[in-house]
Amino acid sequence: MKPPENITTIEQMEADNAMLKQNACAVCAETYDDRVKAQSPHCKFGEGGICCKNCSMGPCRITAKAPRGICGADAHAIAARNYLRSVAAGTSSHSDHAREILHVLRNASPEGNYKIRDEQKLLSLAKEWEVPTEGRDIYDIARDVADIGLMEFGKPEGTQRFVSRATPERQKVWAEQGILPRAIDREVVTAMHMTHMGNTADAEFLVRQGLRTSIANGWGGSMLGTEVTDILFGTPTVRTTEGNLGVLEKDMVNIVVHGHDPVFSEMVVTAAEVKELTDYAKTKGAKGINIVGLCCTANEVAMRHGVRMAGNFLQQENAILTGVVEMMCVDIQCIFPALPQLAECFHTKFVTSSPIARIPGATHIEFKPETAFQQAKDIVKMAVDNYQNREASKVCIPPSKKNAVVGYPTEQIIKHLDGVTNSHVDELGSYKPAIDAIKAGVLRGAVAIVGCNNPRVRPDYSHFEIMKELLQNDILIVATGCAAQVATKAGLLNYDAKYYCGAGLRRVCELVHIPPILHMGACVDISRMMLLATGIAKDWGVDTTQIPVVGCAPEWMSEKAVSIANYVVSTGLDVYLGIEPQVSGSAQMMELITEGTRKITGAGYIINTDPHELVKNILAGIEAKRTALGI
Ligand code: SF4
Ligand code: MSK
Repeated sequence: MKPPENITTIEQMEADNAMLKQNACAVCAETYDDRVKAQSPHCKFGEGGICCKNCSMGPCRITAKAPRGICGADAHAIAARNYLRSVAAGTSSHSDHAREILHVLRNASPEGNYKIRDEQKLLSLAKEWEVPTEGRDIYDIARDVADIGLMEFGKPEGTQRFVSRATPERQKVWAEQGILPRAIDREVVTAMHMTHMGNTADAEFLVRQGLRTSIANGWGGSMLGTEVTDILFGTPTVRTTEGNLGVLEKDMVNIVVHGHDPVFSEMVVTAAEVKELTDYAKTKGAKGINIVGLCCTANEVAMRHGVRMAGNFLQQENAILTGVVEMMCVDIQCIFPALPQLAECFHTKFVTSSPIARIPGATHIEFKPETAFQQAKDIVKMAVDNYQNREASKVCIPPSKKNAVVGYPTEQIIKHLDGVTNSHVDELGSYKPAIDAIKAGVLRGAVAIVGCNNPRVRPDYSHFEIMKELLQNDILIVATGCAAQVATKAGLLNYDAKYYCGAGLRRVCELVHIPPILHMGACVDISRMMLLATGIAKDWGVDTTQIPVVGCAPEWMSEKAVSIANYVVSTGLDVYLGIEPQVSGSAQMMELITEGTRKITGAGYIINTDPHELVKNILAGIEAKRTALGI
């Protein structure tokens, strides 16, 4: 059987990269692979997590001859402190993103730039938080909800409100283990305090605080970010789009939105549809304005508008190397500081918009909610004006693009999976049909594939191989972030991908009309995955740690990913990693993250840098869960 046309190969994806590398060489531009070579071999102390610079007596590096830093901290303390600091940074990133969006919700108004698009979700959150709704204006309710949400960051007592959404068993584990998160900022500050020179040197307690801080992210900041984004911009629904660099157009003004915060990208997308601006583009000789997304912003705007996706993390330079990008405008997180310099080799304008992400060489336009629409129109006009500066000799657009089906938040998944049989349908929908399919062995389980791509390994290869092999083994996949983008580029985010599926999974996909990889959104939306696993566990009548569902980050790279991995483990789900965390210089830390956390949360990491071996590990883990459940 020949693969359907929509499915590509890793070799084709790599051929596109090679073509663009030639374009880079032609303009003497440096790209990440040049810098990988310049940075290789990597520092062994950094790789092992055993370099400390937490005070100016150091930096101290641990060796056989010098097993302790000047203060006496050993490899375990140093690696654990560095690890906890990564969790704190990752938690801060997702949570600060959420806080910004909460401020936008607080100031939303019918006359303003930001309105409420999902009233139902707002009302349901208001009910959950006991905000009066009867006879009240929806914007007054929004303000009260936003105020409560903002208090989650700094309330003087109590724990995170969303913790009550977890299974009762999970809540008990968190309470008994002392890892129920208090205010989000409190957990981050405690993590930073614990890791200050002269405080905690016992690795186990640093790991415990890592779990607690991460729950403040997954069941706090990230969950708030996702909820409020849905309220403001609409809960995503299933729609079709396209992905990969072939979505850039030769004869249109191309604008790439890159980053994470939809407060910015939503407005740019809206501005690009204004007739006055599309007409203006035509006066400049272009056929129109083509907005495309990159990284997690791509996921956000694809799920809500069907905006096409140019690619994932390691494609950010490639987009500029096509020579047809009039503007790349960015907000926060995962943006290469190399981009302004690269943009200078072409006509591309590089615009930053957030005070959180200032980059030398960029044009900075500080985006403000009060003036957002006018600013977005100005930005789009600037891109249109730049169209005439495009140099035909530098244009090189790889033809590759694939159809993709996106937009499966938890609500959509439950709706679709409930279609397996109608016998258990209740008002809210139920996971029982999906559970029945798992119990019967038609589906063996589910894997959440998340995270970045990373030049430490062959980029995208691990994702691609793991996804294909899991599908063959009747494992349903949910994906977010740059992992979802790999599936898009490969053509796997599509009904055609059933070509790779085992008989059981193929039958389910055909029956309920879903692709075998369900696109759940951006990396902040891994909170949706926690609610999905929780919904399955509750309908099953067990805890999350018992269900045959796991997480997998084959090529993770960011500190956000470290925080995410911790909150997934805290939720009781094993996490399979294809990149080793930077703690290998401490045997105790390696034991703590793979086995030690199991005694606390019932889950841990399984690390294997060989994707085929990692798949074997995942399948064994899922089968062990099934056996324990007696299925
Ligand atoms: Fe060295 Fe201790 Fe200072 Fe770290 S905190 S740099 S190990 S003296
Ligand atoms: S953008 S954190 S590279 S998934 Fe969310 Fe992609 Fe990883 Fe950034």
